[in-house]
Amino acid sequence: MITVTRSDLPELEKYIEYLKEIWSTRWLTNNGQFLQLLEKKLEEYLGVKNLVLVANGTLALQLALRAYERKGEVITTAFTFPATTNVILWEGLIPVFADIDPETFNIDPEEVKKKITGKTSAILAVHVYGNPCYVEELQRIADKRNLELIYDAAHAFGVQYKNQSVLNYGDISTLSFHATKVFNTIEGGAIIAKNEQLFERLKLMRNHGIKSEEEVVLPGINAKMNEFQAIMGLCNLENIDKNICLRETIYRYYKEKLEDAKSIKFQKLIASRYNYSYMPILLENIEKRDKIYSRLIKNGIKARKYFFPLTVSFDYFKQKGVNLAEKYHLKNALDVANRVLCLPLYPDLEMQNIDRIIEIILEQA
Ligand code: T4K
Repeated sequence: MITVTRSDLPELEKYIEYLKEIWSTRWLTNNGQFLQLLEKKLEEYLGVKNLVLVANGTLALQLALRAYERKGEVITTAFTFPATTNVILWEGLIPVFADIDPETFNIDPEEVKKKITGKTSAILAVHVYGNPCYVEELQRIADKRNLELIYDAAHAFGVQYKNQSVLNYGDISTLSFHATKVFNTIEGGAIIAKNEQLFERLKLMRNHGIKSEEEVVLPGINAKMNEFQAIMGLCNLENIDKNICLRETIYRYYKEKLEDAKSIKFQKLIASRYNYSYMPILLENIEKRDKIYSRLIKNGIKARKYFFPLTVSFDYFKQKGVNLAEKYHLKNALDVANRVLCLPLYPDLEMQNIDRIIEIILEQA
C-alpha cells in the first residue's frame, strides 16, 4: 500500500550513536540534555523564542488553552483533526464554530467576528495543512475584543509568513511532531509562547508545576518529552531542509499535471515559505471524491479525506440532537470537507508511483 505519508527516519547508525550516550548516562527523561539541546536547535531553525517541547501536539494544545485558565467560549474551526475540537471540550470550554475561507481552507476572520459574544475568551485557529491563517486580521480582532489568540500550528513546521516564522503570530502556537509530520520526534510537540511569563508558566505546567524539590507552584501535568523522542528530533532536524525540498518537487509535479483537469482545485497558499506537508486537492463533488478515493484504494493507494467529516459531525455532537454544521452556518467547511482528498506525499515517494496516482485521478476527474 502507498500511504498518504511515511515517517521520515534518520540513518540508524546516527540514532544509535545518541542511544549509546543515553545508555551511558541513564538519563531518560525529565529535562534531559537532549531535550534541552533540541529546544535550542529548534528555536534557531524556526526563528522563534520561548519554545517548550512536550510529549505530543494534543498536550501542547491543552497546555496552551489552560495556561491562562480561560473560561467560556472559544471560537474555532471544524475543518481540522479531532484534537483541535476535543481539547476545547477537555478543558471544560465551549467550542463555537466559525466557517472557513473556501480558498485557503482556514478560519474566515469575518465569520469569527460574527461569532463573538460576551462569553468569548479565545480564538483557536488552525493553519490547515501548514497554510498560514489570515494572521493580521485575526490579531486585529483579538486585540479589539481582548481575546487570546492561539494557533494550532500542528502542520506548520518551518512555515513562514511575510518572511518570518508563522509561529511568531498570536499569543501561543502549538506544533505536532507526530510520526506523520514533516518533522517528527516519533510522538511529540511544542508550544511557542509570545512572552517570557507565559513561557515560564508552560515549563512548570509540563512538569507537574514543580519549581524545585520542595516547591510545587501550580497544578501542572506530565507533558514531558523523553530523551528517545528528543534524539529522534536531533537526527531528523539534520535532514529537514533536504526533505522539504524533495516534498516541494513532488507537490509542484502533482500540481502541474493535475491542473490540466479543470475540475480539480488546489488550496490557495499564502506562505512566503511553505513546508509542502500535505497535497490536498478539491474534486468537483463528494461523489467524484469518493469514487477517486475508492479507485485509488483498489490500486493499492491510500489517499486520505483529511478532514472529513467536520468535527461538528462527530457522534458526540449529534447526540445532542442538533446539527451544528447548520446551526453555525459552516457552508464552506462542509463543502471543502466533502470534496477534499489528500494525496500521498513524502520525500522518498517514487516518481513512477506519483505518475500512477495522477493517471488514476485524471481518468476519473
Ligand atoms: N491539531 C491538528 C491540526 C492535527 O492535525 C493534529 C494531528 C493534532 C492537532 C494533534 O497532534 P498529535 O497529538 O497527534 O501530535 C494522523 C496523526 O496521528 C496525527 O498526528 C495528525 N494530526 C493527523 C493529521 O494524522 P491518522 O489517524 O490519520 O494517522 P494514521 O495512523 O492513519 O497514519 C497515516 C499514515 O501515516 C499511515 O497510513 C502510514 C503513515 N505512518 C503512520 C504512523 C503512525 C507511518 O509511516 N508511520 C507511523 O508510525 O492521524
